[in-house]
Amino acid sequence: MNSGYQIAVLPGDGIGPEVVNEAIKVLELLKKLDSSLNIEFETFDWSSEYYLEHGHIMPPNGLEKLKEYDAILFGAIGDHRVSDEVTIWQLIMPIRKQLQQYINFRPVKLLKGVSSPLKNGHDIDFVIIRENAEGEYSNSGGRLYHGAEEEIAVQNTIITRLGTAKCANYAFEYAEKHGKRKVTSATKSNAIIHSMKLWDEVVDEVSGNYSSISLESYYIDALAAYFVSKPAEFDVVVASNLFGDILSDLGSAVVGGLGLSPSANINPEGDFPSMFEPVHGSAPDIAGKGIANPIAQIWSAALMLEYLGREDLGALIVESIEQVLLSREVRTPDLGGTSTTSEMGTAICDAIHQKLLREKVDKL
Ligand code: GGG
Repeated sequence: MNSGYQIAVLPGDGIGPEVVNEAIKVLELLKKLDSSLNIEFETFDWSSEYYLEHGHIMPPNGLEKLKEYDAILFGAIGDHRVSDEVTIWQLIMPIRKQLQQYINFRPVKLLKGVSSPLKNGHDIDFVIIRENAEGEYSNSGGRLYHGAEEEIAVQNTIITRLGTAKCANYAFEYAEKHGKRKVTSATKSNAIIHSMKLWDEVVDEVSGNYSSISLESYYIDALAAYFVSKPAEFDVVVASNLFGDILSDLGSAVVGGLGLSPSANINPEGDFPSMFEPVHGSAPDIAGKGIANPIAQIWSAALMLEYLGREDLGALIVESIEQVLLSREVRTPDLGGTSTTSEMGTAICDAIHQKLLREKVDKL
């Protein structure tokens, strides 16, 4: 079926290495059980610890190195000993921006076996498509007169016609391909009258190319409220970088928490590798305790397999996660249980094993 995929693995900081171990455990099992999955991993120890030792968080040729791979599996980054200007602006942002991963894809789906904290939280199944390379997360700006009464900080938002059009196109294409009926755009053009007006105009123009899909546009404040009051009504939400980031944490919360939220940073053209990582960060409060929920990371690995053309294996992983959650025997503390990270990973592996065995028996 496939020719061989080379995967760069960046476990990062805190719980990153713990949850990445479980995702690799699942991928290694699939490789063993399915001879057509030819996948190899190379791990890079680029992290805050690496920075403290070497003075840089990745080697000067790090981005060039990553370009040699078919995909990147990323854990989490963030450490109180190292500034965000290093962990975010010298690792995550350069990867996302230089490898043109301009789409951040975040499913918001209530898995079987999980209860939403919302009274009306059933049938939640939508995706957030977040612009990932420009917008509010730009390093354009600066500060003047440090510490003085007259101190000034300027942070520029960069919204471009091309960047917005590519993001909106991706959202409508996704909707069309997956039989969805509407795209919801997050805006704030009543108050942010230059950049968000351009966003609105371009999203509206793009929507004209997709007659079977409707466009609705909400101010971000109202949309945040609707995520709580009518979460089942969304199909595809398209948002700028900051708005998409905030909405996806809210989305995570309504489907059971950050331990259950995967993401993909996608370069749709395939000119550069895409990167798959949980929405959550390094969670230093629980790092080293072996209790982090690995589901978001394992689901991110499933998104990676789908992206690489193995939708069958991606679906198998998600079904197996749901089977474990439905059985309620293995649950990490974030889901009200006492199981460890490794026990959760093993339970998902066992479920995959059983499913594949059953498939083989059914074929006899
Ligand atoms: N997997 C996403 C990630 O690591 N993001 C970086 C981040 O948000 N770091 C801050 C933190 O670890 O709390």
